[in-house]
Amino acid sequence: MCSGKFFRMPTLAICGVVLTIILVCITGITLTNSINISNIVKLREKVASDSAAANGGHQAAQTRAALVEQQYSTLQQHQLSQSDLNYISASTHPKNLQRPLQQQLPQQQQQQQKANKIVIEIGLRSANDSASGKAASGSASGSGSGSGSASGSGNMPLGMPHMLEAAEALMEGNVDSISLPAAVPLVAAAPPFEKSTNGNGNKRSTGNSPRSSPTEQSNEWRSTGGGGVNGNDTGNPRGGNIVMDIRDHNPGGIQFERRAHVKQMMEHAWHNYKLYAWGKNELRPLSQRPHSGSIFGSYDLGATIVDGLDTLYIMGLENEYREGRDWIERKFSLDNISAELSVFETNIRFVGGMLTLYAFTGDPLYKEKAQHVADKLLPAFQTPTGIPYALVNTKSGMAKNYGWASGGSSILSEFGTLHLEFAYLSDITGNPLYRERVQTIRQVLKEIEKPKGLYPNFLNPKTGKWGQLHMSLGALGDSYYEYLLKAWLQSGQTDEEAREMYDEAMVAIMDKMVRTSPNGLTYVSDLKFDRLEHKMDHLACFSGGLFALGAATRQNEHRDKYMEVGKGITNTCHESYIRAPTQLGPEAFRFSDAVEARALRSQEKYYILRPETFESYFVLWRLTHDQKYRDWGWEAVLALEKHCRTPHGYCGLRNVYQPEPQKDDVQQSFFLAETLKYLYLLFSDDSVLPLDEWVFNTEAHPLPIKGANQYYRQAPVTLPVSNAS
Ligand code: DMJ
Repeated sequence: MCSGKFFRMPTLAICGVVLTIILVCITGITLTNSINISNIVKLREKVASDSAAANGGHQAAQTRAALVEQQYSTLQQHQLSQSDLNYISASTHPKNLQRPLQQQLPQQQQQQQKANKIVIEIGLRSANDSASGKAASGSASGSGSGSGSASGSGNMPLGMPHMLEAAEALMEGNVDSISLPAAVPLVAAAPPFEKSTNGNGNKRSTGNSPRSSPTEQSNEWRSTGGGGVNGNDTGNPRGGNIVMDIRDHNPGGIQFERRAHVKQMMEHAWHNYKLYAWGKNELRPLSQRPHSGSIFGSYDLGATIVDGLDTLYIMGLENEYREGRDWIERKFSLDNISAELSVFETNIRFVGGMLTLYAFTGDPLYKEKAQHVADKLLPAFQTPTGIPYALVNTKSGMAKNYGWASGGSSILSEFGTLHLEFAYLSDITGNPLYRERVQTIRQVLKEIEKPKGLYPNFLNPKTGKWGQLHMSLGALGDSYYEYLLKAWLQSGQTDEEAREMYDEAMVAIMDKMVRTSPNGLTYVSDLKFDRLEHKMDHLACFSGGLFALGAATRQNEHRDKYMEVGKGITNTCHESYIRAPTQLGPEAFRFSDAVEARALRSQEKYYILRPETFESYFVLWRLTHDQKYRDWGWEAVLALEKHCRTPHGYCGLRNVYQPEPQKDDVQQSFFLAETLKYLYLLFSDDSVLPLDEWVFNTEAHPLPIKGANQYYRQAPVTLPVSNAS
């Protein structure tokens, strides 16, 4: 570029500009890195001083400080030695969520070099355009089955990520070339979802790679390099690595165009929330004002911020992430308000969200906030059995159950969905109190007699007796079963008690509740006393992924059958979507001689942006690499865009069976936390949040797996100091 006859004064000036750009980039990277490192240093100092205060002895403090030093040195060394940043550019994933791919193929190396050159050229164009007041833009085009484009508005800070995305697409072989027009108008990229001829956008067929037959492959898939993100074996207490069987060892590849589209949906959802409902709980896109559902106690708790922030982080939306982080630091507090909070919802969204952010970043702010919220929930556990009430007042500590819940009962899916968060909170704070609380719940459920081996949805916290004998993998039951399996996964597969309880429950559910329709659709019925109600909630669609995840992580006589059931349930949920004209699934669907996978009652026909079906697509995709799951996810993206998108955010639908359905005017916080996250991950490769290092809480907040993930950030144990105990 700077040689030959063009090596004259103007060219020298251009080279100067390029050098300046490179210097600016390096400075930015160094700054980001130092922010990262300073967080870790601050965290280290904080943990050390907390320990010192708790022990009151200089020597003890020194010992603890040394321990803490040791604990964090691996992480710090890693960050210093590799200059490995959380964000290397806004177009990539934060590095600490991503396991490095094992090796690059020669073809990929060539493409990498080509992309590097293009990035430099982009910088040059960008600088020229800035100097001449033009917008910089890049576009990528492919031949054959895939095409991609990326255009950015503004000069380097805005245009660069998009151009880097285009370069990244080239690197991955999704596109053949990137063209760099001299000037492009300042417009946002049009949604590219109708561009590809096959809707794939991926020239290289990443989802259909040849696979070895099940008999040819190992039954165990061991995490790379001993389980650590960077190959640092952090020491699985079980003495081995996390076992996760997948059908092949292909990292899955990225579907750039689809993934970029989901990211753009997230930007749309977030920016409109920011515009019309910032700091409130949710957005009403049609009326362009805030929505405060009673599950948040009618206070302004920024539910969408806390719930959606890890998704922004995963997607590399750094500016938006920082806005959210600032809001949490300056505004988020449950002190001095008298909100009546749902223990379950507050735990899965707020505690879960903060814990994930802490695992991702090591920023002590999130640990403090997670503990702050959990402490406000603790009074709900003051019952004769230790089974918590459903609602708690943040000021008075008064707790109670819902009036409608079977004679004052607590609800299985609520008190049974606290374990992951409370156990992890104990480990990062060094305060065993939280784990003790959920362990008490576990013991009650372990020891109580289970009718037909099943868990009814209602349990009285005063008497310890079951309420109505209704069982469900949908509403009121669902995530209890999820947390049994995931508590075992989270513990590095050491919490055998949880796995046994899960396995026993699944045997009973298979026997008493899983059924096949006359036309071969697998579904999970509700059971009311002895009567099967052949209905499945949308909420129960998560169980396709659950059955598959359970099967992939343990070899036993049920394994193949459970994997088939997982696939079957996921297929049924997909059927419930494609049998509706909107291509979006109803809240509940039924099976009878007359109908299959279809809602019958008017109050079952709505869709509120729920994630469970996509969650199962994501898990099944990771475990099978069957391209159909990605295609089903993409169908859903198109349907969401067609029916749920509005100029000011996304709404649910009142009736999925109407071709032009009415919208419900609520952008649920779980749409950002779960729906868009699972869709984004569906189109990412397996190295992003690998399933043997991260386990998703029921609100899709990923938590690290102990012993397998170096971002577990365990703190030394201290005496219980919770002021809310
Ligand atoms: C989410 O808040 C969680 O997934 C919960 O477990 C059930 N329902 C919603 C989303 O549908």
